[in-house]
Amino acid sequence: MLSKKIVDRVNLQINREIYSAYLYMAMSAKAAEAGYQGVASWLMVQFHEEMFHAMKFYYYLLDQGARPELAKIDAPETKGSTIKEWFTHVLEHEKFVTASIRELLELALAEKDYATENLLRWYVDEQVEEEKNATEILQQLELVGEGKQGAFLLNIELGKRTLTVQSDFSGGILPTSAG
Ligand code: OFO
Repeated sequence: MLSKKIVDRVNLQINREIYSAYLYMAMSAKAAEAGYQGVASWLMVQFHEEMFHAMKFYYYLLDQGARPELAKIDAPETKGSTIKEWFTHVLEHEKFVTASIRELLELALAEKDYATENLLRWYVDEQVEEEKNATEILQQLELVGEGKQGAFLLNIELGKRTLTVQSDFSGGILPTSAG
């Protein structure tokens, strides 16, 4: 049984994860409009990653006999018009999410809520991965150069990213689903 404080805070996190999905979808549209189809594709894969994060929390609440309360999702605020600016924004946003997950973990620890703590450890690892991905893309951009040729090459590279998370939630979260 979860405390009301934990349920409310997990619901806030669901909202933040769906906002993240929404943000990356908006960024994907911007990249596609600018002709960066590879970047747009990478960002749509990220959209699915974020929905997976949200749904993992959603089903956790249901598994614990609590109700997911879905609140309004803010309109996403996209920034920039270059690959460097977009991924700088991705990294900045992921740092915000990392801080949010840490805050939730600290609440679970304070409440001695070990089940929620266990769940959150998965998200802690996931955030290391998410920040690493954005950092590495910015490093790659430094290597190939920020000019048109560099952007062209990186756009092709980013377009190779494939979806590895579950995206059909009709049967709940599958036990075998990766993060
Ligand atoms: Fe990007 O990790 Fe969830 O929000």
